[in-house]
Amino acid sequence: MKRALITGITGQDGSYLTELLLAEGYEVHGIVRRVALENPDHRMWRIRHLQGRIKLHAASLESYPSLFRTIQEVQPAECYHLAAQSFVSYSFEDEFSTMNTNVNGTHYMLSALRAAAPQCRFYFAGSSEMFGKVREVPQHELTAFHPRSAYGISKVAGFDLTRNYREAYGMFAVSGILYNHESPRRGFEFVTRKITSNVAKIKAGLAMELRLGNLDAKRDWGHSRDYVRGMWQMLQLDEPDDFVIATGETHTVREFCQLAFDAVGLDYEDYVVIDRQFYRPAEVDILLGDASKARRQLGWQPEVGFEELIEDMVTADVAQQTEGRGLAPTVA
Ligand code: NDP
Ligand code: GDR
Repeated sequence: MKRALITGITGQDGSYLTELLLAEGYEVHGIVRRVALENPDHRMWRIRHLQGRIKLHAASLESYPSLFRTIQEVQPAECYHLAAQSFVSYSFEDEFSTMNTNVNGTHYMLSALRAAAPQCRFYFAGSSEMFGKVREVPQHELTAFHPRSAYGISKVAGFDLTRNYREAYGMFAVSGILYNHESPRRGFEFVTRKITSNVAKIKAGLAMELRLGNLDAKRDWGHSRDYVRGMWQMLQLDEPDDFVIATGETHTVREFCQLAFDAVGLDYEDYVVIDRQFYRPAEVDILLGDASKARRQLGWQPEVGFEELIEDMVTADVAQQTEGRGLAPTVA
């Protein structure tokens, strides 16, 4: 039985990846913060249904010894490093903690693996935010990076660290350059879930408006379940390599709103209010990925399209609302 270790197992991608690896017959281990173990109802909602089938280890991205101990104990064959401060907006408010967590956390993981489990295959969660102020459209594996936030910069550093461990120490260490991917498990602060959760509240008569920032920003949005499959496929290759994972379709935030409100028979223009506080100091305007290398070499392609993704998210949020389970408060 293959053994996998996931950091960020409590996050959106961590939960879907765990399901995939369990279905593939893996023994799955996850690194979680001690606060998550102490407050499982609040922090482990995405993996609650998997408890009993996975092994969790308390460790912190800020602590090299805790990561080293866990890796030494687990001796994973594959390691998926997904944990990060992943909210781009927040990285403008606290650049330092974003850099510390994302850059040092990745460096600690690579160094600890090199010391305690050098044969382990390593996946780094790179991002389309690395392209930032894009040099070309669409972007591919050779497009130059120009990050526009501390988050984007931290991901470029993680990408470079990963490549350097591959080249300098011969480790099987790869990066996925993943474009936005969403699901009913998306955090409420990201624009897609903010929209679908508020659509459900408005439909239920519990909210009157939805305040958003830049409606003209364009993103290449896919479904998380499709994207974690790409991560896994990258670690099954004979030779390590980096891949863009994207749908190849880009849509505005406005289009997302329109379809999400349409899904419950409402007109977004009656509810959406533009609020400057949700604009970013530097924006990434048009992200569109070219995943032809992944299609060719991994056989990867997305199964869920834009409209189906929105329908899936709205349906789940409306169901949650009508079943009386409520939704988390809306955050920026
Ligand atoms: P989430 O925000 O849903 O999950 C982030 C995870 O990281 C959570 O499990 C969180 O734990 C953990 N984490 C955050 N800070 C720390 C820390 N200091 N120590 C330990 N764990 C920590 O992200 P996603 O699942 O959406 O994304 C997974 C990865 O992929 C991230 O690295 C993200 O940057 C990257 N990415 C995501 C994309 C997307 O569209 N979703 C696109 C491209 C890249 P806790 O639950 O305790 O907070
Ligand atoms: P992003 O996702 O920054 O692309 O990062 P987010 O959903 O936060 O923003 C997408 C776009 O929507 C615009 N926007 C708003 N965003 C938020 N959060 N709230 C609003 O009210 C709002 N109004 C408009 C933003 O300006 C932006 O252009 C995600 C994360 O998952 C990262 O971790 C990942 O690396 C990238 O996707 C790829």
